[in-house]
Amino acid sequence: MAQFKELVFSGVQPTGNLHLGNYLGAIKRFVSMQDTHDCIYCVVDMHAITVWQDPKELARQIREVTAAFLAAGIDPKKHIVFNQSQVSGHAELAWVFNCVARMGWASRMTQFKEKAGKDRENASVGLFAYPMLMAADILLYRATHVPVGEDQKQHLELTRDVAQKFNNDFSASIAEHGFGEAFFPITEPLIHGPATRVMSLRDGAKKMSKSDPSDYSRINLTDDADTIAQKIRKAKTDPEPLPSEVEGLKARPEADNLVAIYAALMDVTPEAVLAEHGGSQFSGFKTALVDVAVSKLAPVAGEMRRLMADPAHIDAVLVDGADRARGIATETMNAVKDIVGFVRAR
Ligand code: AQP
Repeated sequence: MAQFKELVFSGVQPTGNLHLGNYLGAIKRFVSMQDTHDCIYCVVDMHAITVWQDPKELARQIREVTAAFLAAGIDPKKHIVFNQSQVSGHAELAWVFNCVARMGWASRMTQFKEKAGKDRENASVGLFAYPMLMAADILLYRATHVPVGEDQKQHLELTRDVAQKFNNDFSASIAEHGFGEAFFPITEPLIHGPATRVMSLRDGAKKMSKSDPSDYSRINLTDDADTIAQKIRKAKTDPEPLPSEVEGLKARPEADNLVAIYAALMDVTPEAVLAEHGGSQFSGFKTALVDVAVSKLAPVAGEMRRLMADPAHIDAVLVDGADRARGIATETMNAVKDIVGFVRAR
């Protein structure tokens, strides 16, 4: 397989209620990849409109996700931060991939099934085509590594399938245009760490989610210290004390979730958390968790509020990032057009 320069790409939808799951499963990990890789982090606003978004709210939410990226520590000068709709290559490449991917592949996507629910006839065509747009987001930059939460695993498998099929279908043309054996890399998903699937604080069997009607199910990145404390104190648990070994968390999803959150916030393993807190009652452990959560999240929330007070600055960051992203995207799209056989100006 051809060698590709290592590049990290990932995105977050501006669909409101950014929560601890988005932070631990994605944004915090984006930050940690900056020292070792070139990174492109995208606010995927075109994905957001696959379900209805109020236009005024959408603009605010795009800025809020950008503020979260910056407040968490992403450096938009060293890396690229932008919103998807400013780079038309995402939509163009998605169309090519709509023609490469098969109906059967898209029909198997569990996220579509869950989000469309029973009223599938009424779901947008965009919701069905979502995974091909996601493949385009990643492959437009020929990204090799994608840090995401567990829920995106199936979409990343489809991205790999799309890349593989494009490379196979067009292999002769790819070689003819001087790109060797493969034009797109087979992207590696990075789904690591203790918090790849943060669960609802009300139900250890449900993913923490932006759209859960109960605000007590999640910790929002904009929550203040009192709200964080209240939500953790009210989090569902069971009557047993914490076990001393991770084995003991197996049939206890709520306990498992709180230990994973503590571990991810502190950058330690669940084993290390249990070595310290094994045998504790939840009341004591929750007090320790409140301290950790507030000390780690309050500065992010504060910085987000400061950044949100200056939307012109956020917009300038996004325009600058989009300009740089467009440079890479245009090169990829010119090559894709040549490979597919489209005629273009030279
Ligand atoms: N609960 C979670 N635990 C760990 N990671 C999570 N992610 C989302 N939820 C969790 C990761 O966050 C990144 C951005 O997600 P997104 O905004 O693109 O999409 P999402 O998965 O739709 O977010 P929600 O909160 O789950 O929204 P709804 O309520 O609409 O279903 C991704 O890397 C994702 O894996």
